[in-house]
Amino acid sequence: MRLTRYFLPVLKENPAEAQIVSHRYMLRAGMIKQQAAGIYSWLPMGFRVLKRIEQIVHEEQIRAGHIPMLMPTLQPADLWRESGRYDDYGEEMLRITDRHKRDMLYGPTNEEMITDIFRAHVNSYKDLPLTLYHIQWKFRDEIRPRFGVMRGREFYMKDGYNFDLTKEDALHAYNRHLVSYLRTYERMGLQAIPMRADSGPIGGDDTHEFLVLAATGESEVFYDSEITDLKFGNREIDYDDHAACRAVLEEFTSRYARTDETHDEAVFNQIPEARRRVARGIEVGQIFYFGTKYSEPMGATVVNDKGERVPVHMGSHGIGVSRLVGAIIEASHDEKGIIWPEGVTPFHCGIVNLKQGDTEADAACDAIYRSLTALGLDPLYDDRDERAGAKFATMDLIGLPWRITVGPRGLKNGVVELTSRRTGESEELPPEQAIARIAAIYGKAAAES
Ligand code: P5A
Repeated sequence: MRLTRYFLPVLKENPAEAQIVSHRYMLRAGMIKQQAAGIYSWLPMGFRVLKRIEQIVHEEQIRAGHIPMLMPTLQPADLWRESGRYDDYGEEMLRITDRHKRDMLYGPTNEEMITDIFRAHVNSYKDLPLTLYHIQWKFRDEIRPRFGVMRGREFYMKDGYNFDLTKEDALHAYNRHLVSYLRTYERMGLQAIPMRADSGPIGGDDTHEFLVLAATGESEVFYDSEITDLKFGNREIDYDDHAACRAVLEEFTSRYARTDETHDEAVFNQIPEARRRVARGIEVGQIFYFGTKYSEPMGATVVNDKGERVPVHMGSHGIGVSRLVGAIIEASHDEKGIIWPEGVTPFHCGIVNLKQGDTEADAACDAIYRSLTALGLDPLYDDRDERAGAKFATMDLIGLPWRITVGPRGLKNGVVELTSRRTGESEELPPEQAIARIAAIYGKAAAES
């Protein structure tokens, strides 16, 4: 993409309404625009990041054997009357009446609707296990929407639902989700720690929240510092292997890590003092096992191998896709702007032309742009007629992990400059080598020779 043809409404000033760094940078980098309290348009730059996060979530869900689908945002109230949650959910539910005076709502979550789909089409234990998920907009009329996309009213969530014959199978689905979530967050450059939490309006006794440690996080958390040494890494896991998934759950949940809702000071104090941590975190996901809470009242049953009709065991599992955009920025930025991890960056690399209009510099930038594009990469070429300082400031603010700087002086010596946004380190090298380096970073070609 050439910047002169793009839509990147960068703000020079710090927006007064933004209290935390991610909100400030998302507004300044032209990623979002507020349309009403807690409701945002995703401008092209923000939309790109949202889609990259969504793509990683899809890939990891599919890898775990979960099946994508799509349910609507609007739901009939009657489904929620069946589960008993229509009255319980309270003011956070946005209730709507259609022209026929039917009660509708903008879905805050989809346990009822998926249970309705299941009961309409599944009859036998032979069709289990089954996990369906979608990534769809949700609405919760939060009393205090704040921090930009972190606590929105309209927000984008991946929500998955497992259906199993037995509690044991449903707990395997829970463990499988935990493993897939660890992989998902690590691919986004995040450490998200599973912590024992409270189940709130979703229900059930087994639940973990995934928290990214950040001073601006809304949740207070208590944990054993040893937990931060754990990495999932690129281990291969067989998602059908119950013991292997359980082992990962045990590894990642055996140390003390709880949100304030479940914190137990007496148990916490048994950890050696030097390892006790009290901090804040951003909740980027939550998994639940709630047994037959929805299947029983809504009649979601299957016939088991003895011919008996039994309610299925269920759980639900959420990832805050739009919140993650903010969470990643909270975890990865400096005083100049965002620093995108390679896994989610909106463009793979920036190209800065120091002397727009100079025949050689223009030609070199065009050639680099074409080569990167031919490799399947998305560069952002700053081809504006602007001072170098302004171009660098924009690149630093929008946070692309790599920048290739091209100027007449370097070209005379046959080199361009390759700069890492994270370390600030620059290296002069011939354009082909800079391209090969970027390609290798993104796994697009054989490593540089
Ligand atoms: C699990 C999936 C559920 O709703 N039902 C379906 C279960 N869980 S949850 O914890 O309430 O939400 C899942 C994740 O969504 C994000 N989230 C939000 N993001 C932005 N703004 C909000 N107002 C908001 N509320 C929830 C969180 O990341 C949460 O973990």
